[in-house]
Amino acid sequence: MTYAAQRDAHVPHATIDAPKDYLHITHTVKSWLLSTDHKRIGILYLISITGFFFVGAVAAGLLRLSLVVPDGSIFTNDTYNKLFTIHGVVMVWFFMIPSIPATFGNFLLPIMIGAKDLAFPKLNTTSWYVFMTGALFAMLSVLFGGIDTGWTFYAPLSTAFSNTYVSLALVGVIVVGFSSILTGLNFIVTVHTMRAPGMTWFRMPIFVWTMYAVSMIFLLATPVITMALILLVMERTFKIGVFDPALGGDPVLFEHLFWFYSHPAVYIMVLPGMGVISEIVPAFARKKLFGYKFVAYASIGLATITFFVWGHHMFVNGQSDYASVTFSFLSFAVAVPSAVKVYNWTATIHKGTLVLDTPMVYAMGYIGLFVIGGLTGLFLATLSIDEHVHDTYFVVAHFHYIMVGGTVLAFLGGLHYWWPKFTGRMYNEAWGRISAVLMFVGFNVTFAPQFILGYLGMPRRYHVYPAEFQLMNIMSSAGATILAFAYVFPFVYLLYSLWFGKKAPDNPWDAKGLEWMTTSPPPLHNFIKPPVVDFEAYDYAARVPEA
Ligand code: HEM
Ligand SMILES: [Cu+2]
Repeated sequence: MTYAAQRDAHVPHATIDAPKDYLHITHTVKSWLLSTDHKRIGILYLISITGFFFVGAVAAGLLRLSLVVPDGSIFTNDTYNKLFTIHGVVMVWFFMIPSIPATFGNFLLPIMIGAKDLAFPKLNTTSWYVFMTGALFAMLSVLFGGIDTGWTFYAPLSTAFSNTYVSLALVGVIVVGFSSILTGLNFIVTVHTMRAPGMTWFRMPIFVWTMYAVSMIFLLATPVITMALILLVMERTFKIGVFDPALGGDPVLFEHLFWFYSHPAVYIMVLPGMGVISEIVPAFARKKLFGYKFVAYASIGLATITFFVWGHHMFVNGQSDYASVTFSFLSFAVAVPSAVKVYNWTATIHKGTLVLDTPMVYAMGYIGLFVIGGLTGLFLATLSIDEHVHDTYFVVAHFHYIMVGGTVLAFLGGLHYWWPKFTGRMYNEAWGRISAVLMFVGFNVTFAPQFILGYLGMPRRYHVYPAEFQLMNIMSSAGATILAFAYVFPFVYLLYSLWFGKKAPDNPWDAKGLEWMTTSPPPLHNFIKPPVVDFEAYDYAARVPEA
């Protein structure tokens, strides 16, 4: 198959003697595993995190299976504890945190700013190896028999009482943190030094802004969790007495350190999703992104405020009332930049010419779920309400709305949007729309009942519950079954498209942005001719309607 035959004949800038694209330049396994091309590394991450997602999803399926009966007879208590821990550990540390930055960020950030690669290509390869090494440790801890502390590793359970493979899993999470730091560093330096002529800060796509904001969080917050978890390992190994009250330590200290990272981590998960949605919405509403500058500032605003709210995880854990009131107030402040984004997407859609292709269906679903997740967060930030629903299924529902709604839907929306660019192939549009709708429906059937369960008092992490909660648990498990299909379906038809899909044109959506001005898939150095940017981001209005 020649290169020329693969592209749309009408594209002006590509020529017959154009270099081969990044997928076809070499084929060996070694050329992939030792690649320093940001695009190939993005694909390596994509494959890895997809694998981890399915590990986490199988655990979720087993959890929902267990919860169909109220007497907890399907698994032992120990097994149930290990299942929710595996699910949480894998989903948070090995899927969600790296998901969008490491895959789309790696692939797209250089292209979107007109660079030929990231600033430190070899460091980028290294960061994938570091990621896989950390994942290996975590997977080994599961193979050896699992861990039962929950993904939060709270002391003193994790330090003094758990006799499972905690240290091994901790090493995995510590190692994986270094990979985040390397990626963050690489992105920041790239945005500062490698923008194409004319690509000013305020011409950068919002996706690049969110990658920049996330990188700041990676660099500033990750070292804190690294230190906290190293202390945990030392405490387990040498009984040094940092967190264990029996040895003079303080378990609340662990919570402070843990959430000082892990609340910002929520925005590591959510900001990239916002970036993806900010690309999709203008493209499929055929309008300039409403209030571009506000959306850019809101990304930086979120990345900043997120550092000052960690105490909302500790309202009932013995911190001072003054601290709680302050953290409550600051948590409400997060609503402002979040709402700015939602208003701006809505305003972009308003009076736009909507094209409801698959990425847009995911984006609409995302906005709906994110709004519900965000509003219920305000309940949790209210001291008196959190007192009631803390550690109940209300929290489980809230964080799945934010994390699955805010990350997974955006991830899948982005995957469909850029799939033609990544692979040079189109997927089946009807299947895409069906799976997006199925996901939205399955998601709500799964998690909406959990708000009610939590409000009625069903605690999280329990698998024995009063019989009156059974109906809603069955609904939730039925929803999870729909959801399972909705996850497997795209996996199948996207893979199918690799061999049987139509060849993708350079710009299948007629979208703006530098990534659509190069070939699908892009050549080794991204552009055949280095681009010069003389247009604003999302200049859809300026487009002359085709005759
Ligand atoms: C496929 C649909 C899913 C189902 C049915 C599901 C189900 C569950 C259940 C039953 C729990 C235990 C709640 C508790 O006892 O506290 C849980 C916890 C959790 N889930 Fe999911 N989940 C799903 C998808 C996801 C995804 C996609 C993510 C992240 C990307 C995620 C992240 C988490 C986290 C972080 C926890 C907390 C684990 C812990 O308490 O240690 N879940 N999930
Ligand atoms: Cu938080």
